[in-house]
Amino acid sequence: MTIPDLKHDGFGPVIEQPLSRVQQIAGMRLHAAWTQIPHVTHQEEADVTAIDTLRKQSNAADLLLKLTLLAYVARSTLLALKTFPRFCASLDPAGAVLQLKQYVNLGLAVETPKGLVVAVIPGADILTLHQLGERINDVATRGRNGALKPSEMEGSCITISSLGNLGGVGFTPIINPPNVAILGLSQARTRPVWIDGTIAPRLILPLSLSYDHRVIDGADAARFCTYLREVLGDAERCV
Ligand code: CAO
Repeated sequence: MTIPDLKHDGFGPVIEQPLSRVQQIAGMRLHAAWTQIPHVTHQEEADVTAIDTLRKQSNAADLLLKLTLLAYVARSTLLALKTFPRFCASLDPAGAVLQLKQYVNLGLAVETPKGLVVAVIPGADILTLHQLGERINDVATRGRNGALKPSEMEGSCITISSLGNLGGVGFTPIINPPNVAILGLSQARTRPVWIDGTIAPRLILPLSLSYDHRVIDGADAARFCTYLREVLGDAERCV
């Protein structure tokens, strides 16, 4: 059943604002994904205190490249895909065959003046942390300037949707077909954490992994997120 066209005129003035073409296309795809894929969102938290210290040191030493927290999370996610290849797959339209990708193109939700798009970083798994950081900065900047080409928005295997420092403690990102998973990042905040009998200030990053339950079971999602949390908690592992 479609939502009826309920009357809402006659109650007060209304300004009509057409959606951009990008917003309309994204809206249709999001609606199809939300209604046709059985979504589950797994919530996790990672202690990124050590990574953030390392990141600040790296940024102070290299004035040409500013690494954001996102670069480290992207790198950790790409490492996780090596252990959990099912997250780098598509399901055929009949829902009978899993298509395991033998390449890793990372999708990144990017805010542009015309709406949200998914920029794709091809071969992301073979990039170093710094190369990945450069590519993320590049697509973010060109996205903000509306300069991404259509061919740069195709072929993702898994997507990251980062609300970065905008806020939030978790959300339910919608899977970007033909992906079977999307990782959402909310704002990392410093919180008091009980460690070895004392309370310490730690930077805690909320992770929200939505997955297609036809392909991924809750236990797989829990293992994937635990792996991600462990890599993000160990600064040496994700560089
Ligand atoms: N928590 C706290 N701070 C974070 C963070 C997080 N999860 N992620 C990034 N940050 C920090 C960065 O480290 C940076 O801090 P410094 O200035 O100290 O280095 C600051 O936030 C700004 O980062 P940024 O937003 O400029 O860059 P990014 O690499 O984090 O993000 C991109 C790139 C493409 C994700 C961003 O430009 C963008 O478009 N964001 C919006 C995406 C969106 O709307 N998603 C929602 C989709 S669902 O509708």
